[in-house]
Amino acid sequence: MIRVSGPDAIAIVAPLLRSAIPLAAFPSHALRRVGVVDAKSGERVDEALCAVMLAPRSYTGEDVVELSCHGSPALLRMVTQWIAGGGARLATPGEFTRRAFLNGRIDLAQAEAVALMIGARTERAVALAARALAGGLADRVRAVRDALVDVIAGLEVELDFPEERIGHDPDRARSIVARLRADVDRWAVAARHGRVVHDGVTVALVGPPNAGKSSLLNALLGRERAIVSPIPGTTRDVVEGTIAVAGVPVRLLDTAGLDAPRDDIEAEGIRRSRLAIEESDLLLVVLDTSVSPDRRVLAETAGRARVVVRAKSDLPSHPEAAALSDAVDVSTVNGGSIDPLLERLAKDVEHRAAAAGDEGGIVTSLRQLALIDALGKSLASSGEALCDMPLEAALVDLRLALGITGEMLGVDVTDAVLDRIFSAFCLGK
Ligand SMILES: Nc1nc2c(ncn2[C@@H]2O[C@H](COP(=O)(O)OP(=O)(O)O)[C@@H](O)[C@H]2O)c(=O)[nH]1
Ligand SMILES: [Mg+2]
Repeated sequence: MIRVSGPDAIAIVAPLLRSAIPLAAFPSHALRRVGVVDAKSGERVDEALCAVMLAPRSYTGEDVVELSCHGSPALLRMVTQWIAGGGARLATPGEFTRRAFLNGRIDLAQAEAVALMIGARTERAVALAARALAGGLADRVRAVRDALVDVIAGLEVELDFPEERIGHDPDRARSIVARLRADVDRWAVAARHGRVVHDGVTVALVGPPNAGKSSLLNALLGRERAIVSPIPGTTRDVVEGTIAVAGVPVRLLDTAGLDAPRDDIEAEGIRRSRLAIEESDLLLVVLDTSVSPDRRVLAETAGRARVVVRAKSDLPSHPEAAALSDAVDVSTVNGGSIDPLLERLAKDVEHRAAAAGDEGGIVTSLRQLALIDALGKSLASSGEALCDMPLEAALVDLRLALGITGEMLGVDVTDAVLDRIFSAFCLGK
């Protein structure tokens, strides 16, 4: 689909279209069938559907023409070039959404939610992004902002006219600030969980060679992604794949065994394994149940979030392997099952992605998440200042908090901030 936005959109696209009524007379917000022609030769190149959306009731708030051609990249390139030749230019990444924000169609948190929606990889991440798009965060921020304006004004009156008893006394201000802070702290928790749903969790399979790591990766992915063989040292590079667990993307990393390397390639593989282990949120420590468990791997991973997996549970267990506490049994050969591990993974992921009091979960950009934290901090310090400091000190923190809510909503944001936000978008959004 080709989208043209701006005051000249209709005039620029019109010469390329053949239709029963001229483009300028199209009813707004209705699809019409059109012929697309090379404006110079008049040669017809496509049949398309075209919609005009007149300002201000369009995505960008400007006049918008959208043309749905057949999807050939060559055709789309031609038509785009003709439109550009007629006086338009290519949009920069996220520019339509940026215009929507600048024209007041959406707030900044919603604009950022567009990027979250585009990047959502599971149904659950889509649901969270949809809620963010609908403006959930901005409504909450606006409520805090209004309350802050009230408190600041009340304290300022109190400072200027202390005898009149028309301002806020510090006690009342303190209780309001405490309530706001509790709200913001709850968002911080919910938004962190939301980021887990959006970004997913990285899980590395580690363990001695031949333990059954690659077989387990393949079983989890449901396809033969990694090479499996009885020859130790078969997996030399980090092999990865992603599955959805409890609606959260889980990136699985299969690693080379953490064994003494037999050659340079294996040494490099082991180095990469260690990096993968470091960047992972959770480790699956895979041990062959039929042999004595590798104590070194167990000791090396003891401080990490991990699940000990007894692989090859179809084989007789070695007594020491059988004695491992809190281990999960899996088998990837006929009749075997990995269900206990999937259940354990789901529990772990669910724990990271949600918690009681999440208010149904929110997801925000990393920028908004940092601002939520900063807002919580300035509310906390203004609350403390209201206890035992001059009112002026509390007002400094409260004005800081107010400024942060402005940054969250996009009040007085600089071009540099907008550049940073929208550069993360793809073209055409
Ligand atoms: N009996 C049995 N053998 C397995 C199982 N999983 C893997 N193996 C075998 O163990 C050997 C090593 O497997 P692999 O997945 O390559 O282990 P890795 O070196 O840890 O990646 C291969 O011969 C596999 O066929 C299992 O669940 N049961
Ligand atoms: Mg392997």
